[in-house]
Amino acid sequence: MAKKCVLDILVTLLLFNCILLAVNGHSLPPKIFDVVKYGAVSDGKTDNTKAFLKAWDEACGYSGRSRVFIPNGIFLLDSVSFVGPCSGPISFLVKGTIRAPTDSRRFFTDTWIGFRYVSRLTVKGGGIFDGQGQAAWPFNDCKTNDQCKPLPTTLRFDFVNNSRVLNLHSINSKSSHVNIFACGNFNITNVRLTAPSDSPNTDGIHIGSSSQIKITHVRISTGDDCISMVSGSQNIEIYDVSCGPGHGISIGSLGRSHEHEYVKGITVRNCSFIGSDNGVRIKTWSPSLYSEASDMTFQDIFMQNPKNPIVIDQQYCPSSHCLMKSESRSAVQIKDVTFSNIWGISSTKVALDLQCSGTLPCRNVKLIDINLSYNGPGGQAISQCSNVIGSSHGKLVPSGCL
Ligand SMILES: *[C@@H]1O[C@H](CO)[C@@H](O)[C@H](O)[C@H]1NC(C)=O
Ligand SMILES: *[C@@H]1O[C@H](CO)[C@@H](O)[C@H](O)[C@H]1NC(C)=O
Ligand SMILES: *[C@@H]1O[C@H](CO)[C@@H](O)[C@H](O)[C@H]1NC(C)=O
Ligand SMILES: CC(=O)N[C@H]1CO[C@H](CO)[C@@H](O)[C@@H]1O
Repeated sequence: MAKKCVLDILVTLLLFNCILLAVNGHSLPPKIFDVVKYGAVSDGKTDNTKAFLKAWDEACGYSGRSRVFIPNGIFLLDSVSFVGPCSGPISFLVKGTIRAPTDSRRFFTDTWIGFRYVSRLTVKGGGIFDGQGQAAWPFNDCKTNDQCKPLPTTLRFDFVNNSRVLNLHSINSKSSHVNIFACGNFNITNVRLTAPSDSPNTDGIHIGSSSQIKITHVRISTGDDCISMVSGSQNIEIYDVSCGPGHGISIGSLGRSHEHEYVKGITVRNCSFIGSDNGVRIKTWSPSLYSEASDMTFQDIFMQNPKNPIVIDQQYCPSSHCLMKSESRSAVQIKDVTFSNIWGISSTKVALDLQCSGTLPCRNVKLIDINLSYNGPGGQAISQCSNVIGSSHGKLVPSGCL
């Protein structure tokens, strides 16, 4: 009798624990904060900033799992930042289209939609972020004006950890589509980023001061770099990304600021470049201060007609203020770089172009199984290298570099 009683108590305790687990854990559905309930109107004309912020604030303050819900329809949204920290995991679920303003008085800010100081954030839902860039691109004068005013980045993540972005489409961003700064453990997957090839500074994903960033299954067609990684980018994995049109996947430019800059632990794998300007590129300013880019692997990459499939450019200096381009004086050390299993067609004769620094040559550069051809006038594809220390393995076409 006593034994059964003890057993009963144990079973009851166990059940009670299970209920507690369910309450605290992930098995309960999230609490929904529908922007329409907070006054948002999906007519494409009403500014919904206040309603979105109200929904965010309440969701963010909720201690369990919360979901800001944007249903089908077109929601006009002005420049806004969603700020944490939040009390629990939070998702931002977009079913419909969020549309940016076209009023030029609203353009000159660096963020359209920002998420800041948040952990355990998920942005998803299959919806669209429409940056309405067509209205803003004519105002971009950065090619001729060093002090050009910023145009808004569509999605900006600052100090966001343990978070992910998935199943979304960003179109016609005014400036970059996605900017990642000071983030950690952040995954972007199944995302499409689209803007015309001649849209100015519409980078796909720009990363700085962040680590453990994973970008997978992403299609990027845009007017600037598909992905760019600048100082402080560390442990970045890029897998199954297609780029084109666009300026390629770039590391740098490094060495312009007055601090020691570094980039390390970059893997770019199973990617294709289709009609892009560049394929994979590392660029550093010249002249520059001491900085370092190391431990980078570019592997299993298909090139379909990029102009410059494989590039290291240590004389990067697009503006007219630069010194003569004769010899690179870049003090950025590039080392431990592997280019492996890269094949396809280059749309210019120089398929492999490694121009390292005259003061700090590139070290431990490995070329493995490269097969790039050129079908235009002037003969076969060639490679061009200077100040590169490294080795080659497997079959190399064009050969002759290392
Ligand atoms: C993100 O991680 C960094 C470093 O691990 C930490 O300093 C920061 O407080 C975290 N931010 C949030 C919003 O959790
Ligand atoms: C990102 O992906 C990696 C590997 O798939 C996984 O271990 C990690 O938990 C993911 N992070 C987030 C925040 O989803
Ligand atoms: C390089 O690719 C071409 C097709 O683009 C192919 O015909 C050739 O056999 C390949 N060469 C090597 C060494 O793999
Ligand atoms: C972007 C890219 O080239 N992705 C390829 C990754 O590998 C799989 C399997 O080989 C291909 O189907 C993808 O096209």
